[in-house]
Amino acid sequence: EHDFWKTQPVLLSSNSNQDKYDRALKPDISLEKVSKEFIPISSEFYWCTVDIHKSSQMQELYTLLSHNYVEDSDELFRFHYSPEFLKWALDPPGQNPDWHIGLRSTDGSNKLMAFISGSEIEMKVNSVTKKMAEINFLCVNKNLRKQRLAPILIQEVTRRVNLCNIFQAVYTAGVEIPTPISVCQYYHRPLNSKKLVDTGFSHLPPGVSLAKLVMHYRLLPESNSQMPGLRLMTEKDIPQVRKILNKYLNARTKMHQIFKSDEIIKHWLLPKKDVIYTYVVEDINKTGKITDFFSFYLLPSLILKNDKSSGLNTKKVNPNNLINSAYLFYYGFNLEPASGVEIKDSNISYRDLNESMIKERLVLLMKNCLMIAKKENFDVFNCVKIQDNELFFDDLKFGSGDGHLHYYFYNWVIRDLKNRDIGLTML
Ligand code: YNC
Ligand code: MG
Repeated sequence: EHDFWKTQPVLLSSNSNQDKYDRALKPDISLEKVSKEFIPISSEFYWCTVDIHKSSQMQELYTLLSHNYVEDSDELFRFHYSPEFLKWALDPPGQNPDWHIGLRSTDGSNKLMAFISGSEIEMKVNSVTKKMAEINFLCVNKNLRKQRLAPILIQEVTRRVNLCNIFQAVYTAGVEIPTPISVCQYYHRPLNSKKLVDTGFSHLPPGVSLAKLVMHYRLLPESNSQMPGLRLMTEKDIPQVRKILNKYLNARTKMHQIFKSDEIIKHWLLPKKDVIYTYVVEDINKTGKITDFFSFYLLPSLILKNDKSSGLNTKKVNPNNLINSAYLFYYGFNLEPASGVEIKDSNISYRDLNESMIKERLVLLMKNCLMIAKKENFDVFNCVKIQDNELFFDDLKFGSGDGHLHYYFYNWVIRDLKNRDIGLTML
């Protein structure tokens, strides 16, 4: 069992009690000792770097993922990342192009058969700050599964990350492998019940009519729930959003990215049509002061029962075969102005504040978020149970889903984290 993972610097079970936590399992390697050669690969394939700035190569990556990437356990839906989304996800400031790794076929077609990517991320985990690689988009063509290609891709990305003097990584997966630091359930909030029922994403509960379901999930913009000053984030909001986000994550979670520069915030949060939507709340009494923000990204799911009519093999995918899902990305808020609480000691953490005040603010903020997602024509709003998310689930009619997201570190041992301590959202 786990012939690959048992050779890697990860714990093999979560009850393997350690005498020491917050440490590496394997010491760093000096640059001379990191192999300069590609990991050996069967003669059917050769290594390549996918140049995401070339639209033909981006198209190849998009095609690989749209046919072969993650599906739900019932095989009804498959994630459908757009080329614009992939460009955003794979090209943050400072991105190393060598970390976009592909395998191509030597059969003469040069077809892209597999992929894995990494980006550098500055993480804070408990009290340790560390540069890590964030690994994502591992994918092997369906016809090549169970041939142990995944371990080869993982070893090649590890080698290229080690060449940059980085020896830890963070990643998430729907599947359980050795060994998660936290397992977080997916939650869904229907916005377009008719489409969700029609496509089999949701089911009518026994004895409930569609009309009744639509009624149940309707979002009325009551006068007291629309936040004054809510608007799309603009370039000039970047420094304030960065401050709110870093402060929020540090106070409320135990593992999160540190957003070191305005450039990074600009990349991840400045709105991009059909990719990332970020809204801020500007205090109407103090012009320019931002008190809250939230963001979500568009990640459609392809409906597979319509695979033949989906248009996957033609130029344009039929929009009727996509569920437009919004996924919660980052949010943050500054409680002072909203609640009228004065915080004299700047060291006081949000944790010391009344939990019910946080809940009240977050429910209001997320209600506004749902109203905007609805207005933008999304079919469903999704998130995982991390950060403070569980505080708004009941009030805003989120329901738990089938899926779970597992969080992992490579070569870093920590005590298991509670769901609410997770402050990292991966795409
Ligand atoms: C997975 N998702 O357990 P053992 S998430 C890691 N992450 O090894 P084969 C995985 N390992 O148990 P297949 C994994 N899925 O024998 C499987 N494995 O020790 C392990 N799906 O390899 C598995 N994308 O090639 C087993 O399996 C070994 O042909 C079996 O390929 C797997 O991006 C896969 O879900 C996932 O495309 C490529 O099923 C394929 O089945 C596929 O025989 C659909 O592999 C798409 C999909 C995964 C999304 C993601 C995060 C990946 C993290 C990888 C680990 C990174 C480690 C850190 C590296 C840098 C370190 C530094 C410094
Ligand atoms: Mg394989």
